[in-house]
Amino acid sequence: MHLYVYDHCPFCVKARMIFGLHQQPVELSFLLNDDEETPNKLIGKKMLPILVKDDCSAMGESLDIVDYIESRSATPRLSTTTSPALAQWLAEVGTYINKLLLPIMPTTDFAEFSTPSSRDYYSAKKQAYIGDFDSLREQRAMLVEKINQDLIRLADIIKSPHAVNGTLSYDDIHLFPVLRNLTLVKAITWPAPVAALRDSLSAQTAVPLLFDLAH
Ligand SMILES: N[C@@H](CCC(=O)N[C@@H](CS)C(=O)NCC(=O)O)C(=O)O
Repeated sequence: MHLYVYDHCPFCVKARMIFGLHQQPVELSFLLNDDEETPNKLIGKKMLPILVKDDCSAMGESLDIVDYIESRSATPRLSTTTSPALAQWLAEVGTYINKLLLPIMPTTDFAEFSTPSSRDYYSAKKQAYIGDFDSLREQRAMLVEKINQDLIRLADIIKSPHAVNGTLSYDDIHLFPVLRNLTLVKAITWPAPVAALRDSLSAQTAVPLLFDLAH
């Protein structure tokens, strides 16, 4: 099977996680961010992740990919237990986290941004709805302070170093991509329980963290 992703994309990380959890090999391709042709040909829209299955059919939508791989396995890994406290935490953090993270992406050494046109494409598209990146970069210290406070609250929600609810669940699929992208931000202070869960989920899913690219 073949999975098309962007490395910065949290939805793509969800799809990558399920292959790692099942130790199922998958060919990973990082598309340039301005490559519209490949996704359009595969699923009729410019959106990743896309899984091309062994029968050559293509599937979009990260959670459909997670369900597909999970349901084919004789040993499912994900409980459907959900934590209302985590859902609320993700919703609250979701109101501002992109203001911190999106301006960082095109200046990071990701494969999808390896050409000037791919960086320009991303910056134009995202600034059109989130606002001017330079203005958002001026808010960086305030946003880092906010997420640092929220990470302290997250520590109280985490039940085990290996799974947010104690055993692996879809909640881990939703949480890990956020934690992984935050490893791009050097100024984050990681509470020990959050750092332990971040590292364990990276190891269990074989999706590397981004400390090497942090700035
Ligand atoms: N609901 C979709 C959302 C996927 C999504 O928003 N992907 C973004 C990248 S993070 C994308 O491809 N956007 C189009 C673009 O970047 O031009 C899923 O869960 O797979």
